[in-house]
Amino acid sequence: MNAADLPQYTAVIAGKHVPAADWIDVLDPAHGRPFARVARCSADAVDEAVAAARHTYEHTWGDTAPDERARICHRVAAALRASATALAEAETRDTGKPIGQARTDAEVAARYFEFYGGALEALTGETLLSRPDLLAFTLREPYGVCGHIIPWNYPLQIAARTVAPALAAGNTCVLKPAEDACLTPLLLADIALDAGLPPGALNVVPGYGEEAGAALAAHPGVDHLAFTGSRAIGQSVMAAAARTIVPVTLELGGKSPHIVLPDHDPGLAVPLIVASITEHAGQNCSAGSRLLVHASVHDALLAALTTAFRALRIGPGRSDPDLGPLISARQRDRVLRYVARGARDCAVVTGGGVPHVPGHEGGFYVEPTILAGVPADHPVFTEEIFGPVLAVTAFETEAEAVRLAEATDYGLAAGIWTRDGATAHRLARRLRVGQVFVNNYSAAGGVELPFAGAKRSGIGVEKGLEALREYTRCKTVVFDTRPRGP
Ligand code: TXE
Repeated sequence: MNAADLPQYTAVIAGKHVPAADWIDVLDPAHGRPFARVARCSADAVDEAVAAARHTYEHTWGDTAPDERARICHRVAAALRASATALAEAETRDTGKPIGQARTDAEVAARYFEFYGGALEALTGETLLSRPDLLAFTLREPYGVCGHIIPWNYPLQIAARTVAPALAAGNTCVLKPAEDACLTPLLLADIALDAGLPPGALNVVPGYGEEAGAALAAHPGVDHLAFTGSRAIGQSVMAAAARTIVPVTLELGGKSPHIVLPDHDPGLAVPLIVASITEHAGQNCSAGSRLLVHASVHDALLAALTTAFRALRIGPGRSDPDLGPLISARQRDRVLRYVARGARDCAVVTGGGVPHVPGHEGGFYVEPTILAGVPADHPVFTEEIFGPVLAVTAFETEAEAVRLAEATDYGLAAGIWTRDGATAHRLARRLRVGQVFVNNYSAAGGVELPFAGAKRSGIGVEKGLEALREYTRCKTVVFDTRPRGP
């Protein structure tokens, strides 16, 4: 098929699809061939989107009563549910992930709008104790125009996670999805507008990071920035925010450990540890990518995990395998470079190569891989690989487990596996991470659970009620009540 004959996806600005001057090919990761084209937005398109968001903020959405905003959020949630099948199919085609996981993403996206539709009316200020002749209180007010730059791994979920609280709080949004996967954020905008969100409240400008992304980050008309992606780009977004002096939320990935104690329940731990590093082929910021296991149970757990890894089904996302392809050839090659470094210095217990997926030879697949005996200063132990690669290291004491867990400057999540509540509590307190799961590991988690990175994993909080506060500014109002004049 000619590039010009492929389905085309264009930017959504002020409630309309705008014609594109230039295009980016959208590849299907299952076979590596283009199946659509998406607009390559320029800085001018970003300007238009910010102006549209400003106009809608000042004339409509910023003054819409909270109960009406809540109703619209609930209508968006219902519309997303009604479109779940189409959204999941688009997500799988675009990102390569198994269709079952994409269906979960569609449901979670609906949940974000439902949750914030319910939560926004609970967003209140405080009455402050001050001088007796002063009445002082705080208001939580929207910032205005919010800029959102998101990655390709969970475009639908992360789009909803970041814009739903911003919109619920009364802001308007300009969303820049990743060039590698941006179809479902565009569909989300269409669905939300059809459900009653005013034109200009949610604008989506697909394009390259260094073009549309950099233009949005540096835009003087943006009042708040939220970024999810790599550390290096997070730093550049933060530098841009420093110039315009706007608050910035950063979610920059992780290198999250499982800590497995001798008294863990293998029946519980094994499937969840496997899922935590193979969901969406490990391209998950909360992936449980390190396994710190007590030496007394190391061999037994490794044997059980190896059996489970070898049983995993790999294939195109629409066949709903356990693992689909990675997002791109670039990401696959990056993962394989880490695996090769690991193979040089550690033991490759299983995987380590590229699987043969019949009929999908051009797809971006990587075998689920376990590396054992990984030293704590090795890059596969300290750096985010973003692929289905589990790094295993044994420990003898609880103190050593904590030292190993902390041997990276990421601090997003951790799993603790033990039947002893006191041990779990002690460890949970000592780990410098944003979330700890005990005898569970849910990367997606509930929409109501606050999600924040410690150390270099990020700044600010997403999800939960905390995110609603994150998208508001605190204003203090003081009334002087003393009688004046004649
Ligand atoms: O991310 P980028 P990449 C990590 C993960 C992965 C690595 C590289 O380890 O292997 O990052 O992924 C936009 N100004 N994570 O290179 O480049 C870009 O268009 C403004 C972890 O794909 O950070 C996209 O929309 N924006 C992560 C978004 O930034 C720019 C999820 C993320 O892309 C820009 C993804 C610029 N100069 C990757 N350059 C997580 N936290 O879950 C790019 N962008």
